[in-house]
Amino acid sequence: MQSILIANRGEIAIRIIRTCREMGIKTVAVYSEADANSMHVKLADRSLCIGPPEPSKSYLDIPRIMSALEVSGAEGVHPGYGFLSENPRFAEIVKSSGKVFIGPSPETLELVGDKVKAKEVAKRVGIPLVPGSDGPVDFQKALETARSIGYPLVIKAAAGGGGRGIRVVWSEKELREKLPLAMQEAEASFGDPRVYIEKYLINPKHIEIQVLADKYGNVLTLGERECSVQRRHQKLIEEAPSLSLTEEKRKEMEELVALFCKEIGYEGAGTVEFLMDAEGNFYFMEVNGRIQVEHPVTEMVYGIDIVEWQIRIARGEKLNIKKPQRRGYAIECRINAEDPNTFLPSPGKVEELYIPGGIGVRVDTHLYCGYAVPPYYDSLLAKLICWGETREIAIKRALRALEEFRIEGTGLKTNVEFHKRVLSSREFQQGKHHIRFVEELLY
Ligand code: MV4
Repeated sequence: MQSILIANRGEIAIRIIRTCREMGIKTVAVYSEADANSMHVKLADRSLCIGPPEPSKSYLDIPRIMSALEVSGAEGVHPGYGFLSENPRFAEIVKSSGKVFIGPSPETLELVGDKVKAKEVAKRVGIPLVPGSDGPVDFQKALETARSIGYPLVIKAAAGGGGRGIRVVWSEKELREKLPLAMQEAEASFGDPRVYIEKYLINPKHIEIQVLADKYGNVLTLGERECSVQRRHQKLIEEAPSLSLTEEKRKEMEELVALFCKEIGYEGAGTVEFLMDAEGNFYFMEVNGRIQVEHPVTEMVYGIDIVEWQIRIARGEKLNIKKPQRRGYAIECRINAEDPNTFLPSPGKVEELYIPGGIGVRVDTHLYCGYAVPPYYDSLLAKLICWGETREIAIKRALRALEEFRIEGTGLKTNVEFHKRVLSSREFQQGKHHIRFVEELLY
């Protein structure tokens, strides 16, 4: 592969360009009219405008991306995260046009995109599941399952994921009301009315295992990330390793994830998501078939370039490395353009910028002084990732780096102060936080 088109924008497009450069691979950026002045456009070897600002007419528009791919002559496509990254139709179209999709096969994306099918595979290989319906439910089956597992429970859309299409139900009365609504909503949002139910876990932790797998059945797991600091399914802080896992539990989860990947012939980078209760029981949630926003924390503790391995796997190389030694602790803070009180997006022009640095500090960002943050896309401005020999050192270093960070501009607000508050809190420092921590911290 001599040239790769990056079907994305922002910090992840730059992240991919950097690895391509180091590998001697030329890059092609695509951009919307709102992104003409974006950093990824300036950094790529070549850039092509693909349409208007709205994602549906640019970064999500398959024909426009395919035209750019044809025109550019690039041999591969890296989809980044979000946008088309887990779209099996896009992966199939790229493949049938004779190009390389840097990610799992269309069949795998189809399978893991179906939460019911993914759960079936998890069950087959012995991964613990939350008690619930085996497969999709109709009204009758839902009531039966609910009577055997009890309340509270959650209704989830088979085609949902990442928190989309999930409802908590506390009583049979509520189930009778909400089930038809959930099915209608699933049909309207995903074109698939199938829903399933699970016992609702109270205040769990979100733990995910990173995996790399090649075309030849070699699977390498790279430990976990804990992503419990989130608000409305938007992760805000991620770290590796998690204080909540013993080496023994980590090994058990990694072995199960490797079995899952081998069972379905998984290829590329991926993440298997779990919830963990206060007793340390873990339960399968879903699989993400893409590079994730929070991948740098794994890179920092394992000393490995995950994007490099995505590309090497896609071009047919063997994953012939032994598992790297994990070292120390890494914490990522997502710096968003949002109002600190309302959490609403707050884009604007960057007029003053100072990016922290120094030992153990990595910042992945597309910001530069004078850049106008467009209002059309997610509000991620920068990822601050700090490493330390111990978790305490990583936290202190992150607080030091947050103190250095300066992002100022008219209309531009950030959540830098929010991060200082979380990192200074006793719950976070003791690792006692769970997925409802932010709500409890703020209210
Ligand atoms: C759950 C749950 C509690 N019990 N399933 C939301 C995202 C999706 N990946 C799974 N999600 C949840 N599933 C059961 N049986 C609570 C959540 C959940 C959640 C999970 C991870 C991180 C943040 C969350 C926020 C709200 C709900």
